[in-house]
Amino acid sequence: MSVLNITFCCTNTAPEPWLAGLHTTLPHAEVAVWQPGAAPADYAVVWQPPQQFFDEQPQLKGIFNIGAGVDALLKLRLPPQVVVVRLEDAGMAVQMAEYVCQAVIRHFRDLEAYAADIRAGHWTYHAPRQRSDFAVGVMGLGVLGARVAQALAHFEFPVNGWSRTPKALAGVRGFSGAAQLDDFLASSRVLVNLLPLTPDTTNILNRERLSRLQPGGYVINVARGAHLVDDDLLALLDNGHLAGATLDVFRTEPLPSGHPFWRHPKITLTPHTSARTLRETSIAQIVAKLMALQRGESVAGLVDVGRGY
Ligand code: NDP
Ligand code: OXD
Repeated sequence: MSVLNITFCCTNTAPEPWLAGLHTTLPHAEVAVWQPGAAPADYAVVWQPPQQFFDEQPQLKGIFNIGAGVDALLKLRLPPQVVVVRLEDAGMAVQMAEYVCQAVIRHFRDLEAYAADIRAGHWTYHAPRQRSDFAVGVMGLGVLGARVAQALAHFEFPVNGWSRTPKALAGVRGFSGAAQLDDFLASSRVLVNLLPLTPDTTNILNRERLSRLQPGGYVINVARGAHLVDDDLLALLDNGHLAGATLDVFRTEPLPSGHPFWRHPKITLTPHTSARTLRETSIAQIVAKLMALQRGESVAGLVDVGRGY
């Protein structure tokens, strides 16, 4: 049997620990960092590779994306026969649940204001908010969104969920499809975005849609920066319809210095860190799926290239 060849082409990722992990888990495979002109490989492990990579590797059988979102990958021309596999959870769902719950709770419990009071030496109380007035709407009820919605329900927030196809999740009021988007938004005060970035979802968080949130709305974007129209968010924060936003993802990353988000008093920023790729868990998932594909078995987490996620 010929030796399995794996090529690694991941932008902004130190290759050595990934290669070491792949070598340990697949000792009989050849694993190497891709260089222009490299020999043809069977499988690729990628994150934001250049088009040249696929132009030079048209024979690939499978591509493993070391993230959950495949928007950057699907902008490229891929070999037509190739199977695209993304990370499913791989330790990201619990991270996303803790990040979103902390953002919702920090806002709901006024923790930012308490921290400012304490810094100023004031022992003050803010009136408690009504949980029943804080319906949280989760856009996208996939691997991450479903986990987030259920974690929020655990804290007894009313939770709405919106997906392309109908979903039944305990403790979550389900909405689906374009026809139910307005009702979903009007039923929500806090909006959490966990959609994939596709032609249908680009710019989905625009002025018209965000205006449908209940007054005093709050936006948590943890999916992709291009879901959100930055100026529309700023206008709704400045006219008071929205009370604030927590943003982890941006149209350009790192967020350019001078962007108004940096210093906006109602915006909390983090540098695309809400759910990090965990190397060991990811390698274990990739290798298990690669072996299943080699045996001719089906695997979960296949990307539907036409659908965009
Ligand atoms: P999934 O593919 O598992 O879930 C996507 C969900 O979005 C599904 O419920 C799907 O509906 C829904 N959806 C897709 N298109 C539409 C549409 N047009 N209208 C309504 N609903 C739609 O993705 P994951 O949960 O694994 O990941 C979601 C995103 O999170 C990733 O694409 C990535 O961009 C982002 N992400 C961000 C990270 C960060 O650190 N900030 C880390 C990891 C991921 P249906 O169920 O009907 O198919
Ligand atoms: C991902 C991400 O898609 O890190 O996994 O954003």
